[in-house]
Amino acid sequence: TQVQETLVLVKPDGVARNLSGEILRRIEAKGYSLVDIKLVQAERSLLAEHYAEHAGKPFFEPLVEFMESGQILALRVAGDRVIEGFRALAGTTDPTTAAPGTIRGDLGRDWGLKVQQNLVHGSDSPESAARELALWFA
Ligand code: DAT
Ligand code: MG
Repeated sequence: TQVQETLVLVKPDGVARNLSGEILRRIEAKGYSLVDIKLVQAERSLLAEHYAEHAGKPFFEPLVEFMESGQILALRVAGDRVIEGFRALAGTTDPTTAAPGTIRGDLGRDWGLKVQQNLVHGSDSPESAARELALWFA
């Protein structure tokens, strides 16, 4: 086993659509554990740091604005290979083509919504997880 911790965010669309419980259910049903949890209205500076790898890309500004638009549920989640495992639970970035059975594939709506409205964030590597957990759970 390789117990890890990852940062999961239920993005403003997920919180606003009352999907926090459904997303938590899927995380817990998979066997992962909640270590810490909080509802936050994120500052722009935190979001810019969080998405620093995307600074300068055309979708950066709309992404940060979207993430500022409502409350976010931040989760510190632990489990065996949870970094990779949660990414598999979430599905690929675009909800339109994310596989059925995944959070984005099952719950992501694609009637006119933007790609950034894809319900969840999950750290993509051990390095990202450490960096992001330090930002959100300082
Ligand atoms: P992921 O969230 O699957 O790790 P990412 O890190 O590449 O995806 O991008 C961060 C977020 O930015 C993603 O959840 C949605 C948004 N995004 C990514 N690519 C995009 C694009 N081509 N157009 C619009 N938004 C995009
Ligand atoms: Mg990413």
